[in-house]
Amino acid sequence: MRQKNPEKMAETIKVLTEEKRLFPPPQEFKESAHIKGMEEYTALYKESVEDPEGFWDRMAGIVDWTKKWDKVFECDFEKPEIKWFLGGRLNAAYNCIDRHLKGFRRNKAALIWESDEGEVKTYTYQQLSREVNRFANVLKKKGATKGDRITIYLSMIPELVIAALACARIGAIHNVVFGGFSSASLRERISDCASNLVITADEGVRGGKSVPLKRNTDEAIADYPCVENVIVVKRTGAGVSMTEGRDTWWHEEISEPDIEEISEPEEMDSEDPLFILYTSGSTGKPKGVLHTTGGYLVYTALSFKWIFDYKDEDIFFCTADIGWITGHSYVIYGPLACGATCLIFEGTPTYPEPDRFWEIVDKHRVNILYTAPTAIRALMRYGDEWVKKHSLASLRLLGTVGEPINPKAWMWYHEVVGKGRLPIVDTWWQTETGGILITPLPGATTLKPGSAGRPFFGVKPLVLTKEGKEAGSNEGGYLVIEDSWPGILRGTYGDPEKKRMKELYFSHFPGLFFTGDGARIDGDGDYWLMGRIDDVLNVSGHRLGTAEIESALASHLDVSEAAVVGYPHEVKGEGIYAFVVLREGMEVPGGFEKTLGGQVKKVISPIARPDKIQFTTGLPKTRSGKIMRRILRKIAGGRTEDLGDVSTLADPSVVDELVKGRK
Ligand code: 7RM
Repeated sequence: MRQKNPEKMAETIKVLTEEKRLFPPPQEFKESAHIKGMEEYTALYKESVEDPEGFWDRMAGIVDWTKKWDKVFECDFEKPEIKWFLGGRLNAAYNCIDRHLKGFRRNKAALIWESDEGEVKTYTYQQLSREVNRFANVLKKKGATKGDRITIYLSMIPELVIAALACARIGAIHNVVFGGFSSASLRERISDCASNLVITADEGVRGGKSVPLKRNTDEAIADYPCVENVIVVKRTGAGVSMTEGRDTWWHEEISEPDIEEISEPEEMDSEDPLFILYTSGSTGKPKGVLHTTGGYLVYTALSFKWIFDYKDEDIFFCTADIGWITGHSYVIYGPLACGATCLIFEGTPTYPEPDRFWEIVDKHRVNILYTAPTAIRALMRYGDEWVKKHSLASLRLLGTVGEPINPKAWMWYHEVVGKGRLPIVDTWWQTETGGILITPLPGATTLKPGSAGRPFFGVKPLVLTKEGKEAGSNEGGYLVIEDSWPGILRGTYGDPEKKRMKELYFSHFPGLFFTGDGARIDGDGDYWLMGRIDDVLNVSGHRLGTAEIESALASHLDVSEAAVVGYPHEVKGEGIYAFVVLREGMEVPGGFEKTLGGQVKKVISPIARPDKIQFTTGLPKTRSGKIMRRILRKIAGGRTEDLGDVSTLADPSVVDELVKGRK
């Protein structure tokens, strides 16, 4: 595996250490916070790791169970075997909706949706309950039952939340595919989990442009007859072709006479699967990360409540698309399990103007804003005026997720958006972790721009050197997690023996969960995340495997080989740089960069399109044929003066060609 890259870590340390100011929690925030200060955090953290059984036994009451668990956990990372709240029974959708109908939350907004064009639609818990129940009945009528995989390919519309919760209600496993993915990516994700029902829309809308979701779906399943039903939301009214006997309209399905009948939520075992979400790794195809019901729900609910210091009167705005884990955990499950009001936004931060987020914050009086560093950097470039046009007085907490935030962007977020008075929670986590693992707590942590603070309760991270020893203070190394926490993945789809799971996450340092990230812990015990140390790119907060992009490029007949690396990009965090070798003796045809860009867009998604493509006659390889990505990364990043030792290359002369041809 092309895995370990200490040089990349050393480079990142330099960037992260420039801002020295400290930001203690504001007094009034502290006083009213769920976790009021460092003493409380430290004491509770100590308890959580010294007596995890007692701690989680107490915390699991944050959700409602129809049968209490017999045992808190049974976990062994060596095997790996991970089980939480064994014997407990519950339903996630019941917890996100029904249980709130008993009290005052009944008439509270659960979802506030703002469309790309600025139209607003609100669903109270009562209204959401009706929609989810109706759609659960539709799914049942289609023959869907517990354990079935149901694919949801939608953009950010309320039906996405409704469909996911309807799946959870009947015990089906949802497989949400980001609406920006191509038909080929969709097909791969449908067939990998053998899904026979797909929910999509005629079109998606983002930033004034439409996305042909139904057409992509048709293409994806054209040669995959296992899909028996496609349910189509009418979003734009664009003409789409409907296949008789397979495709039906959402609005017609939910208007059938018997659809209003109350269907009881399926009682699930704590370890029954809740959803699959495909994510990229350093090798091969994306894998379907599997999360189960009890532990995931407890973890997302508790982390949501304490990290965002959520109070019933707050409006929470997470800008992430539900197609990614952030949307699953902190748009749907965490917030709704807590009875929160969640704002969901269909569009982009810059449409129609680069003040769209700020306009939304003022219009809906948003209190908590959770977004990605790439969005902050992009908006920062348009200048402060766009922010200053709006009051933003309702905001009381800011958050970031998805990639390291550079201190400059942190300071801008803090000063310009937060007027210097709001805490920022820089939350570190992964698809595999289910919820946030390392984070400040807004009423407790003294913030350092660029640091993600300390571990959340029950989480025991370690930073290890190559040799597996604990790294010294500020030394930097591999971030691993020592014991289980309730939100951790339970496997990857199609791997019941957990062989792949073991290889991917538990083999680098046996008995420990390997995150794939580099980190260092400073003298105060604060964590500084340094980005991926494997061949996974983080482009605008989107996780992409270099291997996938390479394979998309190489799928073009004229390409014999391709190597993809990341390079520092001012807005995207990481840009995509592709080195491409064409068929022997072939001249580079005019416009070929565009052709290849289009190829990647078609095979994966527009977000995977390389920013730069350099054609070359060869790649730097060792004698055993391994591509030396270290050299390619340096060339792509413009650090050509210091390429290190190239003597082990089979043909060192390619390096000159690569340096000369640099884009
Ligand atoms: C939530 C999410 C996971 C990867 C992870 C990191 C990077 C995420 C932060 C971060 C530095 C952060 N899931 N990452 N959050 N790096 N600071 N606060 O993004 O599975 O899509 O990506 O994202 O490299 O391994 S993800």
